[in-house]
Amino acid sequence: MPYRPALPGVCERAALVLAVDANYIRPASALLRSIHRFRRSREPLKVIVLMQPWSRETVGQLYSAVPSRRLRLEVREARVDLGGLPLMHHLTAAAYLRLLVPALCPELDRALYLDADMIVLRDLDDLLGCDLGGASLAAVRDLGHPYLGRRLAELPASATRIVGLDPRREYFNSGLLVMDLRAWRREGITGQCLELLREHRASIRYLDQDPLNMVFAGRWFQLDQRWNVFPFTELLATGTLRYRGEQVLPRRSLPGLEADAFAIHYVTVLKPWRPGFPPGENLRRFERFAGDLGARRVGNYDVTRELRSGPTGHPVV
Ligand SMILES: [Mn+2]
Repeated sequence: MPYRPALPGVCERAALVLAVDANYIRPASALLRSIHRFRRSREPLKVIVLMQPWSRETVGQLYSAVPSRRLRLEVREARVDLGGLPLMHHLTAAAYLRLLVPALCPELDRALYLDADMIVLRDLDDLLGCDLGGASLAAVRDLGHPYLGRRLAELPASATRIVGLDPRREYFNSGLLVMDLRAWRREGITGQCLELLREHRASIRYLDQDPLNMVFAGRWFQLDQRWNVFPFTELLATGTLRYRGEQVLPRRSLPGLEADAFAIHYVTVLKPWRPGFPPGENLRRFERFAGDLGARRVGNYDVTRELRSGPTGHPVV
């Protein structure tokens, strides 16, 4: 789907938002370097990194790894209690933080949320300021799981009013989200998602992604598929990922999609910063930005100034 022209003025109260825990500092650093590499504008891009649990050392690592010229980085403690919400193998509590962006970034009207297990290969400005066509969320169809399905469509909704969902509705991947935060706050989106999680913890498979797809079923803006491309070439051969998107995009078109990707999303348990990720172009793409991060010493940055610049102790939902 082609982009609509960027909305004038929308970028003033907009920022890129990431969410990390201590295990994601190296991939998040690689992601930020890739964003910096493809940034055209001389204006610094505002980047908020939500961190939980807080660690002074990992904050220092992040600042020392990221070029400051075109990125205005702020690491912000996500002081929220995520206890009681279900967790699942390789997904950590940080996965929930995207649901809390409206509360954790109260000064923003719009957020471009990116998972820390991505690499960006194109300037993000068009996406940050794109017209959502009246929707309050934009995302990319998930080719590993392209439909809502009966499992989610048929969940009873006693606490929320989400009923009568069509299982054939398009399902998106939540690794890249353009969020209209004013609409999210107005509609109480975060609260609806957390309610669904608490009510259906046994049936929810993809923590934040399932409830988001239920809440936004039939009313999210579908972005160009190239903005959230999985490394199919490597992962399909490992059996960690299945392709179910044949009706959306024929499997033979996947190499072309990967070659033209605007962003690569390293889904599944196999990650390019850990041993065992299959060699290939998508591993090289990651290493191009992560290359020397493992060996880099933590710099002597005075992070105390940045530490408390964000809101702390904020009420959440
Ligand atoms: Mn991810």
